[in-house]
Amino acid sequence: MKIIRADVIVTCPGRNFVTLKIETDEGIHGIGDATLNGRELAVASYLKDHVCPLLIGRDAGRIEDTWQFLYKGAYWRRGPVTMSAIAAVDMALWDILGKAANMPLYKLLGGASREGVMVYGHATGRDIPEALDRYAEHIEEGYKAIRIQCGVPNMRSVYGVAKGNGMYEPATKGAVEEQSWSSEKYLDFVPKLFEAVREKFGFDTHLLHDVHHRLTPIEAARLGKSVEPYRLFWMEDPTPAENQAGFRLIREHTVTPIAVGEVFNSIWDCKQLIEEQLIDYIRATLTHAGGITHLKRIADFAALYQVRTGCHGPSDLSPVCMGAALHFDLWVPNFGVQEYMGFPKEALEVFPHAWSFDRGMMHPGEAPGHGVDIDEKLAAKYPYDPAYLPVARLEDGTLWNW
Ligand code: KDG
Ligand code: MG
Repeated sequence: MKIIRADVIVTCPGRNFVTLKIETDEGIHGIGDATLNGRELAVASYLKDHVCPLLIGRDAGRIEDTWQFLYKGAYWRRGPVTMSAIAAVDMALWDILGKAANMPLYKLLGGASREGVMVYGHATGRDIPEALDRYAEHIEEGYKAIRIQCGVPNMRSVYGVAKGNGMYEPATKGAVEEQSWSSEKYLDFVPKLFEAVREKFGFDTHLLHDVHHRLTPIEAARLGKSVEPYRLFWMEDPTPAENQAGFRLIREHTVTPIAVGEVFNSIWDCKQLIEEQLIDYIRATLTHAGGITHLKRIADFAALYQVRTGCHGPSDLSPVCMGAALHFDLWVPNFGVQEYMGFPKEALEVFPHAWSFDRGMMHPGEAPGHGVDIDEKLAAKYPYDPAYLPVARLEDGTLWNW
């Protein structure tokens, strides 16, 4: 089966998404997600200008060889743009293989390791009472795992808290939003949030929290230690992870589990973190970390060290990534949890999908391939709308990690 066409579709049904569509001479097509929030057109161009022409005439079934060809053949290895582009090709080719075999992707991977995929939702509030209300709603909906984020008193803005009553969306149109940050205020406040959750709801739900790269290693160690009584499922991205050895400091001081890796794009970003057992969950995801072929490699390596998966699943990864991730999650033996933030209604219409949600558990469905398609006519009604992620500054104006 030969590839005869490869097109990139950029659309904004509620938010921007980049999709690669690959067509074959047997009339089967597959799609892959290539969305890199705030830098979408860089990946679209990488695909359109540099990758799509190379795909024409290739055997659609040689997925591993195509992955190696695009990775090694570029000479310039890794990086989010390159790896998101490779991921989109990889996802589309697995989709085609599944359709050709008339099998859902999870069966091609080795079959289901569990009945369903536990997902965590986001409870956010401007203050503790509001965050607790949202937490209660998630329990009502059946969620078994819930992430909580909350406004910090006397801080203008904080990561993960919706502005109005709608969904949380960090990207803004036009100018880059400048947020302010104080590690001192955050560190004093956030244990009170977890205390309030456990006091009100007990320990029956898994409690998650995203620090979003804001602390230094020693501050993260202090946070982890101070919140041990609340038994978090994980503390996410406590400090930026470019320096993997920095996590040793956190590990020496706390047993609060650590999740890292949503910005990683290759196994090399987490090699030391995994080998030295400095983390408990690896958050790398299909779209940004080289697709199914590469995430499988990361997960198998992580399994040797009892590190489990916790794939990134924000609304800025498209429903295509969500569908493929659910197949991956259903199969992967060392599964931990899957993030599910939900999508704008328009996005769910543009991307017809086989996956389903039921009381905090998801299933990828039984459609052949990854079970997600794109309605190109509808997609064309939502043109690209540039948006940027915010930056964070300390109260004295120093640019910090967002
Ligand atoms: O584009 C950035 C978002 O994907 C990120 O801020 C979301 O941290 C995030 C999460 O855990 O979902
Ligand atoms: Mg995160």
